[in-house]
Amino acid sequence: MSTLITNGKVVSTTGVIAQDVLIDGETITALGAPGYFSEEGHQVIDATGKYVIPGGIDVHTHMEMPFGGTVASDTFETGTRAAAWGGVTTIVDMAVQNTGGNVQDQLAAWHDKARGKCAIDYGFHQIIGGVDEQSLKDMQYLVQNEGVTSFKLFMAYPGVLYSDDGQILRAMQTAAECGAMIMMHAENGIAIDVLIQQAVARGDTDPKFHSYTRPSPLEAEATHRAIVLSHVAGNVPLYIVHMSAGDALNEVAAARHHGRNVFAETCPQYLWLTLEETLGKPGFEGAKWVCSTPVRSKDHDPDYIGQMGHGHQADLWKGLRMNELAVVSTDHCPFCFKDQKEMGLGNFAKIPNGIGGVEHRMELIYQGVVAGELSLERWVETCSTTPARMFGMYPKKGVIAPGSDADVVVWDPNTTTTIGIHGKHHMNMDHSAWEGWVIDGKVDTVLSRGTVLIRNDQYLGTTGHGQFVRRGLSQYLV
Ligand code: DUC
Ligand code: ZN
Ligand code: ZN
Repeated sequence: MSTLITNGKVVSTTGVIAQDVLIDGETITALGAPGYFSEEGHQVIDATGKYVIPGGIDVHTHMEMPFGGTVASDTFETGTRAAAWGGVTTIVDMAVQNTGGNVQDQLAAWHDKARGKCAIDYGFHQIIGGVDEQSLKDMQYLVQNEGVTSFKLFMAYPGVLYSDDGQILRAMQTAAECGAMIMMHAENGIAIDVLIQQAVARGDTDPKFHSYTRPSPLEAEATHRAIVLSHVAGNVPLYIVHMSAGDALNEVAAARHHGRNVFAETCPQYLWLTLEETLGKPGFEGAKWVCSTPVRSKDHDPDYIGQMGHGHQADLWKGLRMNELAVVSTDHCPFCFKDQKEMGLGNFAKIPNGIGGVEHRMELIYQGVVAGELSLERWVETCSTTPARMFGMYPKKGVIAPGSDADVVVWDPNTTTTIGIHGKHHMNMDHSAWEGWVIDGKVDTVLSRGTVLIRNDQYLGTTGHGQFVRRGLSQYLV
């Protein structure tokens, strides 16, 4: 089967050009001026008035993740189908090794969850929840044999996934030896746990205290510490996940200023949502937005002066423009309100942490283009091309070029949709963190390796189409 996408404007990191795209089977074979290729014999997708972009890549998801006494509500089947609806053609999910668990067995378990279930292609990072002699050996094995080349560590969640500084240093040294990337959940979990205990003892148990007990200096301090440890460990590449705070961003910017391989991602919830409008809602409704790092106050914490003095969101948008933030992911970790978020009724510390968003990232970051915060090119760069390069998938993924996988999204900028559970919402959740948001633009068509998944508001994909992507080392290093 060959496909020709005609009359669209192809967006890449370097420009927006009117070009037709020819696809043979699973691969892009050629780009040409509009009308250059004959339409005969091809399935033709007319993209007049629309953008043609490389499929979105979300490098931070948690499908079916056991967390906080429950399990994230999207399976690989439901979550990757929702991702396809949102113009995402590859996810990199977090396989989990719990403290005391065997890394290779737990990676195998993650393969078992995903194999034959996914609508789109998928890779894995490996969470190392227990740094010991065996897991350090396993890290090397995964890089050399399994196509898993990045490892997430936690400075938060003591007693669950937490690593102390010595463990972090050892894992970083191992990663430096084998060329792997360390991804860091950078929050000072020991201090946060004290603040949580004090808040609960005072009777401050509403959802908003989740954010108040995780103040931004504790994200900035952990970010700084991770950067120092990565330096001492031989300049291992370091990628800070789900950055939410201007003061943490300052630490990354300073390291990058010194030419270090230090990177960061943020997520739509930190760019668009505020504590006041979400966790601060009356009653228990704010539980919908409990995630870590937390959604923060509109203004900086009172004792902190930000980069521009305009609050965390302005800092994060600026960081995205300046490439201090290289990637936007979602940290998709959905929980239903009923029975799951409700576990924290009367005690915010028991609310499972996570927001579902894999379906909405492309459209939410496009709103930054509409608002003049980002260019079209930067939208594609932060949501597709850099994720592919950062995590060793380029140029198979992340670019519309001859030889690349035909993962392509046709984006219609001339229409408006409203996010909500009634209608445009396919994640396995009984609520939406983005309920009622009016979105300019819309996914029109989605192809994954040449197969049409979304067209005319219909899902045409199949369970099991998605293949495991064996990743190489990062291609983004200075
Ligand atoms: N943060 C979340 O919000 N959920 C899962 C894990 C994490 O670090
Ligand atoms: Zn995390
Ligand atoms: Zn996460």
